[in-house]
Formats: sequence, C-alpha cells, structure tokens
Amino acid sequence: MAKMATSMVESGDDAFRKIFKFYRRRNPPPDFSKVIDFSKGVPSDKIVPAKLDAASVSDVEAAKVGLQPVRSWRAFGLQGYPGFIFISNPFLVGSQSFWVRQCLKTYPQKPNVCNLDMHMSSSDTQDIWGKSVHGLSLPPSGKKEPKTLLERLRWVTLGYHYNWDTKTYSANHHSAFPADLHSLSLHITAACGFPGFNAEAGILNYYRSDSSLGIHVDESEIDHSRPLLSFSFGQSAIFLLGGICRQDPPTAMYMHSGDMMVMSGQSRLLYHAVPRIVPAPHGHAAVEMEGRSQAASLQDGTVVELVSEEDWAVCSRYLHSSRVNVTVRQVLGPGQSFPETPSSHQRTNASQTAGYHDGSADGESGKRRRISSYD
Ligand SMILES: O=C(O)CCC(=O)C(=O)O
Ligand SMILES: [Mn+2]
Repeated sequence: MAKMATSMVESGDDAFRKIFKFYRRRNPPPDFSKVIDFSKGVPSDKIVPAKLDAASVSDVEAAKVGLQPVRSWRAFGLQGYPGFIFISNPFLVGSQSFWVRQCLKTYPQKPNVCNLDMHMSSSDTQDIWGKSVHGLSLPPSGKKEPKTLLERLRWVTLGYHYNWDTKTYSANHHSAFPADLHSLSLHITAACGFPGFNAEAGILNYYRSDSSLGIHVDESEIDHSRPLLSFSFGQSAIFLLGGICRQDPPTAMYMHSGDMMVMSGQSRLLYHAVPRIVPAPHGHAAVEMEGRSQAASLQDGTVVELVSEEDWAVCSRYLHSSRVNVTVRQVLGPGQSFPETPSSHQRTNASQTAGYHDGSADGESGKRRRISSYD
C-alpha cells in the first residue's frame, strides 16, 4: 500500500493505468484518503473556487430545470487543470428525482438507442421500464433472480447516436435530442461561461456497484472548443482525471449524486476513467434523495415535474446499487457539418456490443470509453 502511494505521485510508464488498477482493486481495498471530496468543499492549494456567470441564468430559469440560483452553486477548479469545473450538486432539494426518472424511464425509450438493441428485437426493447417494474418492486427473495432489462441496461445514446464501432457520430443516425436535457445543459454551460451551447449528443452510462469505465479521451466530437458536460445520480464514483498522455498521473476525486463536471478548454481532451463505484455517503444517497420534487413551483414552462410515488419506488430501488452518468456533448461547431467518410454510413451491431463491454481489468480502452464489470 505504501509502495503504491509513492508510485501514485510519480509520472512515467502509463502512470494512469497503475492508478486505475489501484482504485479498482477489491482485495485489499485501496486507501481512499487521497481522493478529493468537493462536497467537503474547503479550498486548498489544489482546489480553487471557480468563477461563474451568475447573471447568465435567472433564478426562475434555473428553478424550472431544478437548479438552485447560480449564486448559490459551489463551483471549483483544480490547480493544473485549466478549463475543468466541478459543481457540487447544484440541484434544488427534491429535483434530482425528476432527472433520475428521465434517465431510467424516458430516455431509454425509442427512438433512442441502447446496448440491449444490439442483441434483442425492437419489440423486446420497446418498454424497458414497463418490463422491469414488477421485478424491481419485489422484495429481495434471497434467491438469485434473473436480472430485469433495466438492470441489464449499460448505455443509452441520444441525439447524434455515438457509433461504438467506428467511434464516430454521423448525420444519418440521429434522433431529436430531449428538450428538457437540452435546457438543463444550456443553463449549466451558460453559467460556466459558454453561452449558446448546443446539446447534440448524449451518452448515458449505467453502472452497477462492480462496474468501471476504462481510460479514454472524448475526442469524437468535431468541435473540441465546446465544453463537455457530465453529471450523475445514485451511488458515488471515483473519477480519475489525467493529462494529455497516459504517463501523467491522474487526480482522483469523488463524484456524488447530483455533482456536475464541465470539461472545457485545455481540460476538454484529457484522459479520464471511472475505476470504481463506491457507496454514496450518508446524506448523498439516492435513496435518501429528499424524495420527490416539490421544487417545480408550477410556473409556466417548468421542466421538472413531480415524480409519482410508484415511479420513485422503482427509481430508488434501482439506485440503491447503481449509478447513472449523463454526458452531454456539442458535436458540431457553428456552420460545421460532418465530413463525408465511408465510416459515416457504417453500423455493425455485433461489434458495437463487443466493443463496449471490454473485459479488460486494467482500464485499457484506447481513446474511447468502455464499461466493464465483474459479472
Ligand atoms: O461516468 C462518468 O463519470 C464518466 C463518463 C464518461 O467519461 C463518458 O461517458 O465519456
Ligand atoms: Mn468520457
């Protein structure tokens, strides 16, 4: 352990991979004492307050999407990572439940694309939520039950659907980006100094408690000058933020339910990974997630709706052992279009599935993300 802690601060031969493996290790569990916890929020030599543009989003507009007034957000930067902004759960009390319901019930619906489409018929993946509700509502029997579709969901793509095989987006595989998520993304990025963000592609990652996401860079978007937005719900994660090469040792930080990250500027193309899901600390847990929203004060144009008790029971049961991460990307800059390449017409379903579920235990995933788990 002490040996690892020393090598963690050294750079060199794939330092990222070493640290990924350190945090992914089960036996013995790693020392988490170096992991930055922004929720404890005391600025230090590494953590600096981030400047936000509070005037860019009115309190009313923020509340409509379930966010606190921008002036109350606790936003931080990290020394050595220009353009990286961490916002410690800016949601209004009760509002996360709406976004969780969207991620579990609404966004997996057609015409959006998910991993289950790769090996199941469209009628089988038609109603993932409806087909899972019963199984998720039963009290644990103690026996090994077959997994519900929701528990087998690993990713959903929105807008320009990411092609895992060719690692591209293309004009001819697109569906409407959800207006509510567009609106949330627009406000967050505006507050971070990026007005006019156009949410064009979304990737939702669904993690079980033993899942991890391999080391990668998000570089498939065509305009890298636009920020990448990430937020998550449910259980916590250890997130590793590295440098422009694998030799740079990454910084480890917790991402708790409701936390957001904006990767922009020089931090837009940095290596990153999620080696481990960790139980949400008391007070952050999704199950204790302040129940359901009364936050939407019924103004015109309110996006965040009240989640029914039945829906919330399913969501909270699911999140008890899961984490959902949403990344939102602008793919094209103003006036840009997709280059005409043969790959933009290609979609091979079988290899898409195989490519995503990379079984490697060492976080290896080239320049693209991979989720893997022990089961
Ligand atoms: O789950 C996360 O926090 C990271 C997700 C991510 O890096 C991605 O989807 O590209
Ligand atoms: Mn990523």
